[in-house]
Amino acid sequence: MKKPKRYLVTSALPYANGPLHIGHLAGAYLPADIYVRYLRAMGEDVVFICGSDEHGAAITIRAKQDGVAPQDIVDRYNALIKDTFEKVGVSFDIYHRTSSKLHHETAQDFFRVLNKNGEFIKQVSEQYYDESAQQFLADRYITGTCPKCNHEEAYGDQCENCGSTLSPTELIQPKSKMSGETPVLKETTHWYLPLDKYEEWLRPWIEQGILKGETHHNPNEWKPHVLGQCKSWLDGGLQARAMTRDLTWGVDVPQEIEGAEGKKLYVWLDAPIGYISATKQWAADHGKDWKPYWQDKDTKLLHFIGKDNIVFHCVIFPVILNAHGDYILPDNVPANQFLNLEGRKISTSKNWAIWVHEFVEDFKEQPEFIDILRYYMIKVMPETRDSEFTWKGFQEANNTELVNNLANFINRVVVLTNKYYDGKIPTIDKSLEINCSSEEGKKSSFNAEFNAIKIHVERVGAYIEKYDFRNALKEVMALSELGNKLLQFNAPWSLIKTDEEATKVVMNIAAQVVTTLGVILFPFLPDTSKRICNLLNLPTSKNGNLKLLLEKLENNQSIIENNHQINKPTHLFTKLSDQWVEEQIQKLEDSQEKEISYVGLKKETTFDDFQEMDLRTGTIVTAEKMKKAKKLLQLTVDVGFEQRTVVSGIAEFFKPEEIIGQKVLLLANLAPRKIRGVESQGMILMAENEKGELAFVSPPNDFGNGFVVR
Ligand code: B3M
Ligand code: ZN
Repeated sequence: MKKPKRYLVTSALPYANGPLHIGHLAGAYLPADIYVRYLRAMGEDVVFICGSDEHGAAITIRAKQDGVAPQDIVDRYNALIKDTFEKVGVSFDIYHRTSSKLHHETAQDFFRVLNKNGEFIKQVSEQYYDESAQQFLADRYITGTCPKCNHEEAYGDQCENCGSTLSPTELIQPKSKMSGETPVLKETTHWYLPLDKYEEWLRPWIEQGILKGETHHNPNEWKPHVLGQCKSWLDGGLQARAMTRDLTWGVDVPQEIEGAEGKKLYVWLDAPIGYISATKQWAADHGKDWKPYWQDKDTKLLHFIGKDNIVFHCVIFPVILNAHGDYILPDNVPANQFLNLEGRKISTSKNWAIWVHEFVEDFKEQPEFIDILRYYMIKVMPETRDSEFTWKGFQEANNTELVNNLANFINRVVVLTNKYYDGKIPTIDKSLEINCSSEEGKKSSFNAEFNAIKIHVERVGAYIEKYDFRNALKEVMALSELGNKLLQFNAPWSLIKTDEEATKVVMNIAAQVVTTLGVILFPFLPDTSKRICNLLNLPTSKNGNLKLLLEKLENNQSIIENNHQINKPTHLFTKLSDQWVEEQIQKLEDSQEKEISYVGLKKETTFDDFQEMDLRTGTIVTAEKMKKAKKLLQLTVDVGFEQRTVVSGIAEFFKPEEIIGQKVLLLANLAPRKIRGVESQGMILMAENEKGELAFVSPPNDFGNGFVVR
């Protein structure tokens, strides 16, 4: 296939309804960032697009929970998310918003064109309606039991447990998210996109990469799990899907279209068009033309997403783009799977997550932590299967790979170069023999080692181009390992005593490796890349210098020149202790809502037995501590027709003076019992929570005494 003229790379637009967690980062953002930084460093024309998804039930339900307006929610989280991305070095060219005017207009134009082209079918159907909230319930406004896996919290559009796509009418025991009530069916009209109509071109495009007789992509480059999901969609039979909703928050259906009143665009029609409106905004801001990026066949369009968004990016959005007619289709949709955390699924509702903005805040005094996070997340990136983040793994990756392998190597080279040559890269005789870095005892030369560097760099690029970022990073670390072996097998610290010229060759090659690491780390660990270049006293560029590096390697030109003056050593990474790991795990555990274990039910009783108990309303009129009994209070309870003395085990929770006047319920026909010499004439009802704390169960304050409880 021809080399693309330009690239347009998108990352899924996060819903602006909550902060980002590490699963988001590993899924759709970090991989795209590596890819884009690589392209920029290679001098390619690339635009990296993202922004907030500010419509849909995700937003309005959150607003309702917090008791604020949807606009407040999206303003708050758009700002937080944008800031978080910047702080972890995700380098979008633009972070746009779907609430912007430009986006509303762009999405409406799309709708107009599709409508004019006759792509929609307008159809009346019965949909669930919440009578108390006076609202139709589509998508996430409705939950119920999944018909496929029996998961009780499935949404109207999708079951997150088994991944099935659903429609609200398939849910068993549907419930409104707005009121909790059972909805009723009511007629409404919507615009549907008949997905089945497009199968004829969609299937060969997905499965073979062929559209209208032309090759568009190589299906072997698509990840197997992405292709698998697409195929199962196609095989399951595509169905018409409603592209409008009865809602108050979202993009209006263009008002000149008949029946548009009160109708909004389906969020999954509106959101992906957000990639286009963001590109338009970026172009306007930079004096560029947005069209070639979306409409020229020589553009490579890539969507980085998490696996729950595959169908929208591989089926629905391509259908929309193609039905419009002016647009290209994605070349690839390198979706990632899910990242688990410490053996459990990441869960927002249970607060089982590492929130990226909190990580940034916690370690803001140690800026290298951003790159440790990036490093470890790439190492465990869920590229082809679900994977796992553990704090132990984070520590190990830092201690054994970043400290022992990378930082120690670089530090030794910088220290020795300063010590032996006053910080100047030594001039060498390239014909001298040294020991080989790949095999102990084997002989080698400057040129052979230089060639080994080149091979690693080429492999890094090849892996990145295949979206295999884990292996790309492994290659980088293999290059660092090469440097370590070079030092280990040549031992310059003793060689210098017997052969100064050979030592120079070793140290020169080692400096070439360090420089290469500084450049090649740019897409992965941008801050570390910069710090290495600073150590070497080399200029850094905003886009990295990979292209130049490759040219030099290709032409057997030194990557760092003889006599170049480098800087004094500073440490790149330091070890993390076991105690540090324990603290992180503790923080995670403290942050989540504890599962409550409820006391088991007592054995069944009868109505008649219950009727035997005489419960009465009352008021505490006197209370005093009992001598030599820490837990007991002696109370007088007014039950209207008489006063009762009651001994109660509540002294640890209530002070006598606090409970005078307290309304209570009293078991009034309990046989009297002597407690510490005092006859107790009844029992006060208390509730006890999971922590063993007590609360009075009582009628309202203006309720009289002596009345029956039943
Ligand atoms: N906001 C879903 C999500 O955040 C959705 C992605 C839109 S991409 C156009 O998972
Ligand atoms: Zn299910």
